[in-house]
Amino acid sequence: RRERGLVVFFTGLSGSGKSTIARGVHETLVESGDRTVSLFDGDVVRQLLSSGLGFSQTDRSTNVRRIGYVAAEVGRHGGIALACPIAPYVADRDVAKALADAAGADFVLVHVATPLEVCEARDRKGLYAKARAGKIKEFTGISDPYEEPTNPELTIDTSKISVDQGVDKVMEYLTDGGWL
Ligand code: GGZ
Repeated sequence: RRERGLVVFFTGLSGSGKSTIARGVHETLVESGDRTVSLFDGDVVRQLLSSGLGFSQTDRSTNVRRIGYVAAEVGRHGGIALACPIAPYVADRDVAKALADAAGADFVLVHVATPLEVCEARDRKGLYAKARAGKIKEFTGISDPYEEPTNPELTIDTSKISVDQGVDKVMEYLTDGGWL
């Protein structure tokens, strides 16, 4: 019996909490042990899969499409792939979905919609301050675009609910949808 492959794509601004939520979902899935699961986390992806790429529109597209491709391959073989790039462009998110479709995998888009003001106020890594000071160019939300998803399967705002509640929301969605 082959399980339904699934790609869960978390999109949102830097500091929105998408990576933290994706890690929580990953941990929960690993602990339950019912499904094979791969997490494509930002830092690792940019070090290994997308090393050498920067943050121009072309490089971001390449990055997001590469992630979409490997995630779809995981889905092809019945696994669950979790990915959490900013993925600021709708066209690239659409490609990721199309790649999942072509691989026979389901695709769930999770918009981690924490407002810019909140992400910037948190500024966990000091990147927003650097972006405002012009020390980082083309920073998403400050000096580079983020195209809001219009029809995500799920929206999570970590200024309104906790990370744990966000994880629960995703787990519930996957359970209700019959993936778990
Ligand atoms: C946005 C940047 C930038 C610029 C470095 N713009 O909070 P972080 O630090 O850890 O997550 C951000 C990460 C974004 O990489 P992604 O691969 O997710 O982006 S994309 O999907 O657009 O390809 C941030 C850091 O890299 N970072 N410079 N200019 N984020």
